[in-house]
Amino acid sequence: MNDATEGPLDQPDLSNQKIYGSDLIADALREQKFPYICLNPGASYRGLHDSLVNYLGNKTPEIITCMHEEHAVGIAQGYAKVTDRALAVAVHSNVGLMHASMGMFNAWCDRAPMLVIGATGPLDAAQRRPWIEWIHTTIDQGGMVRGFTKWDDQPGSPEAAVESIRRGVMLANTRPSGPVYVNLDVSVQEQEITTRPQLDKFAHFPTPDDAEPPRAALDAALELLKNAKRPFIFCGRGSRREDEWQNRIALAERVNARTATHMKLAAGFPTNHPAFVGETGWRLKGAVHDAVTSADVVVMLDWLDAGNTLKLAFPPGTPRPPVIHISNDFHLHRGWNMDYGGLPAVDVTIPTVPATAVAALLDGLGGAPVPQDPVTWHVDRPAAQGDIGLMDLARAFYHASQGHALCITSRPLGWPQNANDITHPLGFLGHTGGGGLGAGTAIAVGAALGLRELGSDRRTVAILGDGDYTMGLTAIWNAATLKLPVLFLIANNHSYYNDEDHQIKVARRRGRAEENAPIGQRMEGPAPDLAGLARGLGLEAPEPVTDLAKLPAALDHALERLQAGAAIVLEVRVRQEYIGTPLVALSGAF
Ligand SMILES: Cc1ncc(C[n+]2csc(CCOP(=O)(O)OP(=O)(O)O)c2C)c(N)n1
Ligand SMILES: [Mg+2]
Repeated sequence: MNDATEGPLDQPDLSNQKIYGSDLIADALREQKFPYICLNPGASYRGLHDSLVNYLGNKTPEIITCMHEEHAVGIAQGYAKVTDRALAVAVHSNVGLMHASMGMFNAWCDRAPMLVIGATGPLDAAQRRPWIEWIHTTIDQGGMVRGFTKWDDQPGSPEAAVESIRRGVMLANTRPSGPVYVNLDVSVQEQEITTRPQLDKFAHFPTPDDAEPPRAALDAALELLKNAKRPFIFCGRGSRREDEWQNRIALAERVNARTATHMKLAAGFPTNHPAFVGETGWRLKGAVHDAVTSADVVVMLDWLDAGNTLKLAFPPGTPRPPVIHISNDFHLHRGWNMDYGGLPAVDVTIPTVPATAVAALLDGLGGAPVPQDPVTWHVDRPAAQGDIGLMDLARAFYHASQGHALCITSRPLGWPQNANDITHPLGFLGHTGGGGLGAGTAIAVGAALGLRELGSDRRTVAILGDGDYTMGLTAIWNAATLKLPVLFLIANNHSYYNDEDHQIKVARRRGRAEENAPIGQRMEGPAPDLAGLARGLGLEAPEPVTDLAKLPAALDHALERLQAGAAIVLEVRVRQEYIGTPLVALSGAF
């Protein structure tokens, strides 16, 4: 529905009944066509909750009841990672927002759009119920999340709330995307409406299209690329659209570039393309380092922390090739957190998203790309039996996943680079964004929900550490409530091993006892029963895998169940280590 004055769809005729502020607000959610609203309930928005259920009939949006506000936000983040679109979330006054805030920070760093609706007791003290509504009332609640939201508001009337939701969703979805927060005063929700206000048609508030590149910058970039012999493309952030993906491939083929992707960002280039040199984190090593430093032009497609990447590859004062920087991320750079990274030293800036810039570059270059045949990596199978290392799990998963169209929503910190075939924009969704532990479960649920909305058969796999899994545990319940196919593959080392590894390094540097590194890091005594916890939340969970010999069959079984539609947890006990040889040695030679 494109007209907020049309009233609700598919629900009983309430025309002779009273309506309330929250009914208008519910209409504003429906016109956005949000299929779902993820929430944990609270009295501060009991008015809106009633409108969602009894006025809209719990449809468009339908409520997803979550066990924690952080999960509600995480589901919206996963959904946005797949669909590039905001989903709605509702959180209780202040305490709910406090719980939601880490997830909102993750979404902010991940440039994931979402509309978070919050609530407050009446700002007008004369209307507050004693005690509870005084606790619910916080001056400037949005201030709590303002450093990591694109915008926030606290509208003073139902009509203003409609405008606020329209503005908020438009801002959230406009790239660079991010979360927005709209805080609803109880009095605004609960006031009776005597006359429905006239509103402008919804169609007049579209999300703006991504900007086209400015002519002069585009011409300068084309000039560099036409003369380049060894260009290198850092394939950073982009949409999940297949046409954008194909254009990136065409650009690399057209200019005979080499490419890399970022292990913390969603799929940016097919890993089986001959132009692909490898996945990288912030440290450039091996073939990727060699290909970058021998390039004669560098193109950065909205790369994560482009400034520090360039500085590491070409320290200030050393010779470097011209850099074409394509990003509009600077629109989001704020003072609260430094997630924007270093200031990149560049030669040409194209201040828009890669999608429009790459398409324009292809147009300007003319000529046809030279398609190249996919390459097949050789990954050894893991040794036959015994206890299991993370590298063994990565190898075994690589082999088990062949032939399955998967959407890998996360990988634990120690997961090796280049350990997965990623041949589709939905093949891998990157990292949590802000590094907030506990998000992996909810993001997977949201991703599976997004895939279902898109009508995709691609199946969701979240590869999680036991720390991430246990912190976000109850979010897996939503995979069961929503009947979503998700495989949570847990690399259980009974430890927050990332930090154990840090303690080992600190002890070595300080000449202190390395053997004390596990203190304060282990989940033992008793070790939580990860599979049992999953069963308790309504998921399938086979017995944990402890022997490498049994791992391939366990993975095959889990993937079969996933294909059949199951929500399943497979716990694999792994050694407390991050070491191992790379899975593949990719050739980066020109
Ligand atoms: C909310 C939050 N708390 C603490 C941390 C610090 N931290 C980063 S990784 C990590 C350990 C993760 O453990 P697990 O998921 O089991 O993976 P492992 O390191 O064992 O591979 C911790 C505690 C964090 N990133 N976020
Ligand atoms: Mg662990």
